[in-house]
Amino acid sequence: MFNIDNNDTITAIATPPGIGAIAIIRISGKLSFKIIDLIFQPIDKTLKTLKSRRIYLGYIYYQNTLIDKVLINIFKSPNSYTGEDIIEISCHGSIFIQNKILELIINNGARLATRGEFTFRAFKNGKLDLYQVESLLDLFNSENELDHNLALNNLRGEVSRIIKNLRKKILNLNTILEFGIDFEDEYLNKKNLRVFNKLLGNIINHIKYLINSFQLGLLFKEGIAIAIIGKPNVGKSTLFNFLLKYDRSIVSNQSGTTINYIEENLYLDGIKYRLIDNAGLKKKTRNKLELKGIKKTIENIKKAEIIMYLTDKINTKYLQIQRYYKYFFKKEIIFIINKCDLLKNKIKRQSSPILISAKYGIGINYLLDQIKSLSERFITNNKKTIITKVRHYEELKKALFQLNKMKENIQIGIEPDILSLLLKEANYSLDKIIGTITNEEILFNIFDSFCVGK
Ligand SMILES: Nc1nc2c(ncn2[C@@H]2O[C@H](COP(=O)(O)OP(=O)(O)OP(=O)(O)O)[C@@H](O)[C@H]2O)c(=O)[nH]1
Ligand SMILES: [Mg+2]
Repeated sequence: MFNIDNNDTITAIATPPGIGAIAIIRISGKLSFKIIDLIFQPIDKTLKTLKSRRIYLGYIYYQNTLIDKVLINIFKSPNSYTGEDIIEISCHGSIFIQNKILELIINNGARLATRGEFTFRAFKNGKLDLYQVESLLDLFNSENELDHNLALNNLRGEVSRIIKNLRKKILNLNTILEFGIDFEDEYLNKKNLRVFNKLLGNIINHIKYLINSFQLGLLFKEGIAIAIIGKPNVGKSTLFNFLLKYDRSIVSNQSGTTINYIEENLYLDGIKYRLIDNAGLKKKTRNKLELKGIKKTIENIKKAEIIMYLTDKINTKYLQIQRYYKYFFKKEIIFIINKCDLLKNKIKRQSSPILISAKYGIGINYLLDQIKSLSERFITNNKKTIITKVRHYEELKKALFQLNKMKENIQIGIEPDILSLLLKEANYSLDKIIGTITNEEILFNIFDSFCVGK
């Protein structure tokens, strides 16, 4: 880990290691311009000074030997990613060229940056708060469109703004209390108390909302679970394989082929799902293996957000079955009649129950539409404020705890200076989320997850 107080000039290769068409080498710090003057010769020999936010073409020389023809990007402090003077050199992507230029920069006074050090400087210089830094990591790691959108919103500072706003509101409450400490008698008369409680309630509700959004965030990260269930041999594994587009689960005409469940990720329109193929459900069995399989199926039903109930016959009881899962398990259910290719009387296709043939891929689009429309219920309109990190969730819970304690203490007339302490504790937790207050261990953990050059 780098020293927090360092402000020397740092450099690193910002593109992935190895050979590429081009590579980018970054320099950030006070010596950036001095170093580039020493190693770079612009094609335009009349050029006197390098201007910010401009690109220049030229040559890099190493002891009078030409190394490469490069482009350099100039960003003058404070208008740069780190807030310092930054120069980015785009060179050809050979490992020899990259290392030679890096060596040259280091020989002229820069130091090799450690993991995340450029971003740390952006944090230190107030370009990003800690919440945004963590969102940047999420952006790098995002696997699907929804993850990407969430991370981008957070990087833009949506949640940070809300947290800062809450902090301000808590500080306002504290001002009222401190006013009370100075004028001890009747510091919270009836009218003041009503206003005070209203403000406090408003803050508590907002924090609760953020805490609840964590579950939703987890759901997006882990994927919406869909359990495929039904009696044995109805084609559950065939449907599972068809949706995954490869033969993951064993299919056979023998009843009881799937003994234990199988789970795989599925992406639809940028949303992550966890598709679970289960052992068939039977009303009566004494077979120990089958009983175990059924037990697991029931566990999966409880875990899943959406149930796909499959049958291979026209089932007149489908409304009852649908109600059963909806009310007993509190799940969204899609009722599907499979093997429609075998139906003698062709029934007009209807949306519920959905008629499909998992073997021949008939009616699958209807099924996918239904999955997407059910998923929309999980995706609230307020996608922008979703908490996705355990660290933030824990701090918000701590803040909520202090504020709830405060609410109880007001009612029993506790002294304002004690109440004020609770408010300070709550704000301390919020500060830790955005990094106004932090400790080296948290910083180390966060910045160590970055790569060198970021
Ligand atoms: N004609 C027809 N046959 C199908 C269709 N879907 C599945 N089958 C056949 O039905 C049989 C059972 O399919 P599976 O996918 O193994 O059924 P399952 O529900 O997973 O069965 P268990 O794992 O035993 O509970 C296989 O012979 C499949 O080829 C379909 O749409 N049409
Ligand atoms: Mg099966």
